[in-house]
Amino acid sequence: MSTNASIKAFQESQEFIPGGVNSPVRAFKSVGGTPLFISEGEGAYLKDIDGNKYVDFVQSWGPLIFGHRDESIEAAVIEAVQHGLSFGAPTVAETELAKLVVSFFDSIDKVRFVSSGTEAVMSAIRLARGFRGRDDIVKFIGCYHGHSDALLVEAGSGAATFGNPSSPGVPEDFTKHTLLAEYNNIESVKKCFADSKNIACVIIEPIAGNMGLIPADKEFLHELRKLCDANDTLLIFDEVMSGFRGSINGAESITGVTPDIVTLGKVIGGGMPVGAFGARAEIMAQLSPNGPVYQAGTLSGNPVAMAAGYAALTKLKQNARVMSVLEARAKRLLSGMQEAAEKEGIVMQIDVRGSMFGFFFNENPVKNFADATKSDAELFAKFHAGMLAEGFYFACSLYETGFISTATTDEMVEQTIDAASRVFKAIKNA
Ligand code: KE4
Repeated sequence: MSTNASIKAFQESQEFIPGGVNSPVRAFKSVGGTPLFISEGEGAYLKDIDGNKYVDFVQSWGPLIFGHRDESIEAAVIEAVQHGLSFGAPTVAETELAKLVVSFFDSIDKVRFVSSGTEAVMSAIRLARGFRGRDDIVKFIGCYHGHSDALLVEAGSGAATFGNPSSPGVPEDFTKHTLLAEYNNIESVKKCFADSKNIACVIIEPIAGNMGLIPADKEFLHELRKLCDANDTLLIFDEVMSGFRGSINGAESITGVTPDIVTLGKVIGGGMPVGAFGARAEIMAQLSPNGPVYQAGTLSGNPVAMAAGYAALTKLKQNARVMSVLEARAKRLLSGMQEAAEKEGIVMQIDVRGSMFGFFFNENPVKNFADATKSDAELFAKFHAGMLAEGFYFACSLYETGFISTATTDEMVEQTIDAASRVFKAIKNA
């Protein structure tokens, strides 16, 4: 399998773009080798500029639940662009997508659209602080909520991948209000509330996907809700990744815990740049132009992106069983890979939530970021490279999550398991 064209393209991109990429995790730094430059996607497949084809388990880090070039999403975008790209004025398309998002979440009465998950979370934090009139926030070590200053503290995803979970360039003054707790550890949250009576919100990925896949224990989330209520603190579920990937109606529907604010992204844009945050009416009433909490964006609610998101969520609405089908497929994939690993004496921790899957090469169950860091990163890199050579494109960091799309067939799942068997055998015999 030649990747000469990608090697050449990467050499050139590094001359003009920092690290040759527009988002660090894409650089393949933690797995080695050259990032593949993609020429096109089709259904479950990616094709690189050398003509190699891969079954895609990254799906643009989550958005493409229907695979690449879904017909209904593509048709909606083509129709929308023929009326103009952007107006900077309200359109009915925004209301239609807002109504659709609200229909999926019991906790959301109103929603504001933005252009990325980072923007959604940054705005939700400001809204929580404005609504409660408090400055402190609590986040969990290993959770990633985008790259806004106050949240780049012990963050996951690319920040963890490169070992700078707390980035330079963020003044101490900007993070002194960010308190840290340990995921799935309610005592660590109680300590935050003992240390500060000024906590506006607690933000959590209810299904963490940025330290690998680590779902929060249901009991822990219930305790967290009680703790927030006892302290008049808002609870934010960051579902930018897990929204419409871990469940159809939000983590609230599978845990029984109702958040005060939900942040969304990825799937709700169908592959186009969309983020969103929503809450009950009394909280959203604080947002400009009705309320004093300012938030804005030139391309927020962009009609082309709205059309893509509307087509994606409409398709989900019409296929209520889709998540259970995808979950069953993901479970088959992960249990098959785990069996293949075990045959070679390799211990693999696995987990699945809806269409999201994760695995760690780790002797023990992984319940938080500290556990995740004890995983075998070298083995992960070998597995990633081996699967790539076999034509299977997995996330290029152990601190990420994999995804199954409706275009990922049962046959592809079996082919992936067979390939994993060959790769594990080769690793063991090396
Ligand atoms: P964006 O600004 O990248 O659209 O969203 C930030 C964000 C917020 N919250 C959660 C839970 C997220 O997972 C993300 C972004 N996810 C990463 C993947 N781990 C994006 C990939 C990248 O950084 O290139």
